[in-house]
Amino acid sequence: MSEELFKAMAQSIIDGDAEEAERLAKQAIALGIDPLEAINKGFVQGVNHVGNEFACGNAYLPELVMAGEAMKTAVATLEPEMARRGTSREVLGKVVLATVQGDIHDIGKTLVGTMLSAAGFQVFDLGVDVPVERIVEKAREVDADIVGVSALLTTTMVRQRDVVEALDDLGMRPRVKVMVGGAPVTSEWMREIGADGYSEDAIGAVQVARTLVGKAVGGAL
Ligand code: HCB
Repeated sequence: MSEELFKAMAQSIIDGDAEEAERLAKQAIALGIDPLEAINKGFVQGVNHVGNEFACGNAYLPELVMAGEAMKTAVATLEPEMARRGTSREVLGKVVLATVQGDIHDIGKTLVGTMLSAAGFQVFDLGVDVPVERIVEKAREVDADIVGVSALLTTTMVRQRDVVEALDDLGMRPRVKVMVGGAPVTSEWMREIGADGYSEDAIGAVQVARTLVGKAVGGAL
């Protein structure tokens, strides 16, 4: 019975069907299934499948976005039940995420946030066009492990350097790690500005984030 439900959960993520994912999450709660088990044995299997297909070039961006959204819906539906039961997933770390000031591209940054949340990070997504001061302030407020900064324009990627420098100036590094990304960003740029991690996609960002908090695992997510 549960096995069938777990399979359907994985399939709802593969189909990018947020409504179905929500329905199945509610069904699991009604049946008294441990929400954590539903996430790990059901929904995560689906998101792992889509992530691997994307990495192999067999799935495309819209499928990844839809899977991410469906996953987000499922986790959001199950989270109150987890809190009620007093069970919570191991939080791998806290990530403050933002697209830098002057830049309004948010698709990739949001996708990174969704995947990080799905993997067990607590994500504080500040949105787009975020000033350096606000990013640093939030990192301090929540005692962040990682600051993830996205920039899609060659004119705004320089702000990533400003974030690294601001954290340095305040003595918050090396405890707070900086992960950079965005279309014009490269690992060379990461090294040049003294950031700690770079990923060209959301699946890779999860691996990088895990490594930065000392919780790396083999395989996607
Ligand atoms: Co925009 N735009 N755009 N744009 N835009 C780009 C980025 C260009 C490369 C297009 C081009 O010319 N070839 C170009 C930048 C050129 C440059 O500077 N080198 C460009 C330009 C010029 C502009 C405007 C200036 C156009 C204008 O108004 N004249 C303007 C700038 C507005 C501004 O920000 N101030 C603009 C506007 C727009 C929109 C609003 C129409 C729209 C954004 C909608 C939105 O985000 N809500 C848009 C879009 C969609 C793009 C393209 C086509 C796609 C970006 C995208 O969403 N990619 C983009 C061309 C391109 O990049 N191929 C084009 C898909 C996501 C999933 O990939 O790279 O963002 P991603 O994120 C990845 C990855 O980088 C990594 O993981 C993500 C997930 O896989 N990652 C991180 C990202 N952030 C990370 C952070 C981490 O810590 C770790 C990993």
